[in-house]
Amino acid sequence: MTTPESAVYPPSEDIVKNAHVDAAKYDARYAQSLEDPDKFWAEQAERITWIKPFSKVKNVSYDFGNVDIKWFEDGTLNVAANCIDRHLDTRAEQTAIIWEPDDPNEAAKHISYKELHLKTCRMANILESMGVRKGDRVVIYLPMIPEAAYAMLACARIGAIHSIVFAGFSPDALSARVNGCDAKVLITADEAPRGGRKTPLKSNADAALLHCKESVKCLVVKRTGGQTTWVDGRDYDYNEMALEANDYNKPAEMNAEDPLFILYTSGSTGQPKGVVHTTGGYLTYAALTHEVTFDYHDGDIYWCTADVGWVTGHSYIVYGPLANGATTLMFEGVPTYPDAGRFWAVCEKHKVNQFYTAPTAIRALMGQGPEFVEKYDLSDLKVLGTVGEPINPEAWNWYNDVVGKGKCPIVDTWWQTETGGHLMTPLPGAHATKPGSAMKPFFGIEPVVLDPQSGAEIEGNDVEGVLCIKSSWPGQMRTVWGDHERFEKTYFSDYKGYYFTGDGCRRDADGDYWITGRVDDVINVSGHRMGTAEVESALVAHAAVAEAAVVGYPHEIKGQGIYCYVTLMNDREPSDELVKELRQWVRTEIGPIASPDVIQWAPGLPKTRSGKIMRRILRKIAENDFGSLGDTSTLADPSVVDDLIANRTAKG
Ligand code: 6R9
Repeated sequence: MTTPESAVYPPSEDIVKNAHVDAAKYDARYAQSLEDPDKFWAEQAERITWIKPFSKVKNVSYDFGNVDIKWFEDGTLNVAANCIDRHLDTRAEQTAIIWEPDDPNEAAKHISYKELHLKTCRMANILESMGVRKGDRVVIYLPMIPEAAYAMLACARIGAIHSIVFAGFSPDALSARVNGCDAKVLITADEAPRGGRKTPLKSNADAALLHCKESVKCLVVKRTGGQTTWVDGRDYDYNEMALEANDYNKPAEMNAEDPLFILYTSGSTGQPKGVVHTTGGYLTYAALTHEVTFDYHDGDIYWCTADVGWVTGHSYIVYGPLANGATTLMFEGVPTYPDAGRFWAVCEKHKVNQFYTAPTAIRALMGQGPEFVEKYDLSDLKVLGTVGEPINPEAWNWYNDVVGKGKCPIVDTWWQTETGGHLMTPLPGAHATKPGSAMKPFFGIEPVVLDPQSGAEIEGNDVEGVLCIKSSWPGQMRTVWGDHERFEKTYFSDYKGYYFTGDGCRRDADGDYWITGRVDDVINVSGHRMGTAEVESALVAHAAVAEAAVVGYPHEIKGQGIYCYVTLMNDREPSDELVKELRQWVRTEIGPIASPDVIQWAPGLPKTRSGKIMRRILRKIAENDFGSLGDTSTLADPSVVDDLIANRTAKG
């Protein structure tokens, strides 16, 4: 196998000189982190303020049947106190959160650490007055407004476990998550403004709560003042209560291994699973990676464009930056509203130094032309980041040349909801970058490339296989909420003794890593993970659908699009109306992010004689790649393939 020719971009001397970590420091610390992980992580954990110090650094078993991951297990701390209170002596007046609203004509807000403390304490007291106690679950379904951060930190303060549901999810998806963790309270807002439109969050919440226990209470934040239905006794008015709430709330003493949050994410089978992260290890890892990966220095203005509904928003808008006493920007809107220059307008307006976004946004903006970037003064930018999916070299080069003017290192950060923080990324002052490569493991991370069949480690360079991680790191997920067996089965059963990432990967001739995409039935649509099984089960829940198979296919902007093969019930006829109806159906069942791009009618699906759908073939057809269908001899009825090819929908 040969490595494709690739340009290499070393960091400028200026960047290297000022960086927290240069090449020599990276090499030394990386080596130390593997040689003596206990010593390395004990030192790193000093960045956290512990109530009671830990005596044991790590206690980990990856043995299938007995997977158990603990870090700093006898230490105690409070995450909110680490993100707020401990900064008050030196940073009370410093801006913690810059909030930029959807509408550029509405004023931005600058929330100081002092104000963050006040608002978080009040929210914590409100939650307590609603009966929330340590260990209880709170679901957060909010727009990108400061109250989302207050809510997260308020939960952390009282020891409640939050589960954020992205505001783009449907009522059905929301009720499943409220019920999945048996939440006591759902926090929402009247409406979520985005791109000049408004999502009726409270009515979605009302619809969801019809399918939840009657005891679930709803705390409603006023964002637009839009009209909402009010259920007395169930609904609580946040803005009213905040006027009365006490200004101080004592942070609860939490164990390092107490859960901090649950975050649902898609896998290759079944419904989304609740990934559980705990306090001490997660915060240590989020804070360290935030500082080192973005080379964050005191006084910098840092902006991650993700939504707090995804893990990137958890670790790199809220927990990591605030634990570091940073100024973090929170943006309510979308990249293309009011026009394709919005990101750059916001960078200029707030003098952003580190900017972190997703390849899908870069591709969408790239298509609009460089004029939208060139209008703005981006001279404060120092580091650019990407996350969520592999970045194609064309998008990388545009980001580098047009946005970064060739002066800002690009950190292509590979990680997952499960990993809590970055596992592989170049560091700005330490590594040359290559367009599309996640380059190097972070401190303490031991990536291995395995042969997918034998599971044996493939040594050396210029090799490809499945990506696993040897040994643990503090930010690793601990379990699947309510289903530890599923946790073990998903991540520790295929390749014994390793954490299996679900991604494929290549280690090039220089030993640098390239993520090649998922090797399971997870697709990545605009950087959002989607299980094909979830879309299939939504489709077959429709009365007209007998059977459905869903695969990903290459999509110019989204990275991957959703391609659905649908077999109708005998008494139903295909029609354009039915395509529209099914598309709307999936949006209602899951949310707009799961909206099918292509629906192809399939009188039959290619199956083995044992009835297993051969997705490999469906993927090839969706990709318009008919020449390499491979062996179809094991099919029960090979003629279905000819039909699918003949009728492949001319889209995508
Ligand atoms: C943080 C996040 C995780 C999956 C992951 C991989 C893909 C994320 C990537 C990347 C290539 C990168 N992914 N970052 N692929 N290069 N820099 O995105 O978490 O939503 O759980 O998705 O996303 O396939 O396995 P999550």
